[in-house]
Amino acid sequence: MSPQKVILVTGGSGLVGKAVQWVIENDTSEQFGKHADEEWVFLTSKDGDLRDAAATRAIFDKYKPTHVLHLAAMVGGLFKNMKYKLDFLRDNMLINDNVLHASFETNVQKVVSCLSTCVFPDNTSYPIDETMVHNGPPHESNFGYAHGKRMLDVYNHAYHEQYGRQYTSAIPTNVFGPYDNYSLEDAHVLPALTHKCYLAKKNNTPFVVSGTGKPLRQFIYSRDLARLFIWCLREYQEIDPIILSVGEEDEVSIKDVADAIVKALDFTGEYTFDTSKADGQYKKTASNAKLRKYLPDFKFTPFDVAVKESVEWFLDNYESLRK
Ligand code: NAP
Ligand code: GFB
Repeated sequence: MSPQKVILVTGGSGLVGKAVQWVIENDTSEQFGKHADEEWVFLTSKDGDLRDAAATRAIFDKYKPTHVLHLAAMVGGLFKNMKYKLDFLRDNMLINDNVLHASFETNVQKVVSCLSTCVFPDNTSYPIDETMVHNGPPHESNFGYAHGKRMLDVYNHAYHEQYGRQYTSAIPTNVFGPYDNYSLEDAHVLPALTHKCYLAKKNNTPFVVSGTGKPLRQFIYSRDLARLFIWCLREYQEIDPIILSVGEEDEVSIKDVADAIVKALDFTGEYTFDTSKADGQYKKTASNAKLRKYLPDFKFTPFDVAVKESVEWFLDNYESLRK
């Protein structure tokens, strides 16, 4: 059968985009694997800078997508977010405006965009749910990124209410997996600590974890998240967002993360906490009750198994990976 759907994945070279590509190419199930009527196109920034409206429109004219999975964004961990608040706000506003407007102008049938649980208000009740996105200011450490991302939900409702378009969004918690960014300064905690622990073991130096180790996070393995995004693109019909997360009971501390990495890398030295460094938001515990209503049987990869697979990928690809 020749493809009737062309699915354009922005950010196709990133952590999440590569995981979507992996699932599409490797999962043989009807639910998550590739369908015969689908053609998947994975974009990188080399295909065009999505901050540029003309470059974005040229990509849409070239591939003529019927569906868009919009993952591209300026992304980074706590310390990068603290340093570049304006860039996070502006770049993400430009990328999102261009991708949604090119989708509108070229009559894309459905767009699923990506938010993040750090967009929710800092001062909130727990667990956080999908109705709370705009209920108050986000944590100050990432207000640029958070406001840029929140506007995706505003755009989705405006395109729907004025023009009936089916643009929606999903809200993942902290993600990790193969093809992550392992920058020591700018990465998220799990890849940054993997790289730091690897260097500590190699150079026989201390493994230093930033902050107190006490903050809590829900982590989702990129390949689990990829399956959920594929489901959203095919099945999810609401304009309102859906949280893509493991359960509240699977929340772990940053110390738990460091312990899992120490175990996966078989690091036997001492490690310490540099409490002069920021902790960021204490927690952002999210409910996956809405997701569970749609997919009660979805199985998440256990955290330790996913960390082990990710660390093995890191070791196998050390020379070429982003760092
Ligand atoms: P990533 O690994 O840094 O990948 C970012 C992707 O966006 C890359 O493919 C990059 O292309 C592309 N990109 C960035 N700026 C671009 C531009 N100006 N023009 C065109 N493409 C551009 O990030 P990720 O972790 O996969 O993030 C994917 C999505 O998940 C994002 O929307 C992010 O906000 C969201 N998210 C991530 C996390 C997390 O913990 N990682 C948590 C919640 C939500 P190049 O590779 O060519 O540079
Ligand atoms: O992954 P991370 O940067 O994201 O984790 P957030 C930050 C937590 O890990 C803080 C501790 O408690 C840090 O003190 N941590 C310990 C480290 N060592 C390190 C390290 O070497 N690198 C990093 N990065 N953290 C980000 C947001 O928040 O989450 C973004 O700022 C984004 O906007 C992302 O949405 C998902 O969960 O704190």
